[in-house]
Amino acid sequence: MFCVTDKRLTYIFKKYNGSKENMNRFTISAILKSIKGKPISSISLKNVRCFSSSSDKMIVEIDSQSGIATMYANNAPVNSLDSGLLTAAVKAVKEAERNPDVRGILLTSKFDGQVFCAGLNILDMYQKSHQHLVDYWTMVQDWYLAWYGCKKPTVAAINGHAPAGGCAWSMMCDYRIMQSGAGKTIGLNETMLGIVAPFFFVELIQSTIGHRASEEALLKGLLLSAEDALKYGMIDDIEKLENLNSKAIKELKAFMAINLNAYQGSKMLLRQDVMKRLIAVKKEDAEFFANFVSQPQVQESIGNYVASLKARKK
Ligand code: CO8
Repeated sequence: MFCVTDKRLTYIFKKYNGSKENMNRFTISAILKSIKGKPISSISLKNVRCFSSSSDKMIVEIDSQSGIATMYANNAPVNSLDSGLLTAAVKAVKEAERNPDVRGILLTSKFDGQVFCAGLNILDMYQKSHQHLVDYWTMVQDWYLAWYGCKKPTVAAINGHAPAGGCAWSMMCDYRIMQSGAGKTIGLNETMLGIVAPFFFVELIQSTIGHRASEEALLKGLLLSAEDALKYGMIDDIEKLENLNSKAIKELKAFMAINLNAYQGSKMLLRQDVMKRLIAVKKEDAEFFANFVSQPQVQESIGNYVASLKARKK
């Protein structure tokens, strides 16, 4: 609950048709910071970076001047894609599509220099009921469809590790740039967990790095350094952490400069086949996932993997 008593905020809510309910603490603190000490008459939202958020798990910062919405995945400790982050990620991208002030999306992580996204939440696949697995997978499908089919340009600034679903998320974007020289890794490592990546992840990697390279990367479950990922074509560029966002924004602006109808039409031609394929088999695909993951030997592999993650800490 926020107790907003600042008169200048009330003025902004009125003037910009905002409502306190639609603004979270990031929005409010950002606006307060930017107008600190200023009289009402001098307040202009032109230079205010407005924050809005589907939930605190996906922080969205909109720069109304540039038209760029920077989206920070914020699900501590490692941005594992649990139901909360998946839902927030879908909501954020759909809101950005509807928002005429947004012309491009920068996807990055709040855990700068540590983890971009640790992939799907392994615990949602371990010792869960059939219905839980079906529901979880439906959220994964919706997340993929929303991001891969996003009607506005998307660039991923990969500022930390990006295994499995984290790598897939970046490949759903139009362009990827990753933190260099820091030993962070990226790749579809599903086979290392004893599981099989879904067909729409496989298609993502194939369309990003080609069939032959995908065979090696996927079958071996390779986690590549940024430098090696660049050689594979898994990412488009690398950059030091301090310059990562500015370089990503430069690339994003190049996509934003394209006529939106031309952009959307071309993107759909490139991507719609696999999305339509998924939409046609959504239920069967969720059932397949639930049945596959429930197999005792798969549960055992996932259990061992979870234990190995915990053991690394000791
Ligand atoms: N899901 C759930 N919890 C996780 C995950 C995850 N993906 N990754 C890490 N955690 C947990 C750890 O267990 C640990 O928990 P705790 O604090 O309780 O011990 C906590 O997060 C912090 O993890 P670390 O200490 O390992 O954090 P580090 O900063 O040292 O390392 C890494 C970060 C590199 C991201 C590391 O955590 C890691 O390698 N994680 C595993 C990543 C991974 O392999 N993800 C694969 C997920 S599967 C997927 O995305 C696609 C599945 C497709 C299924 C298809 C089936 C048909």
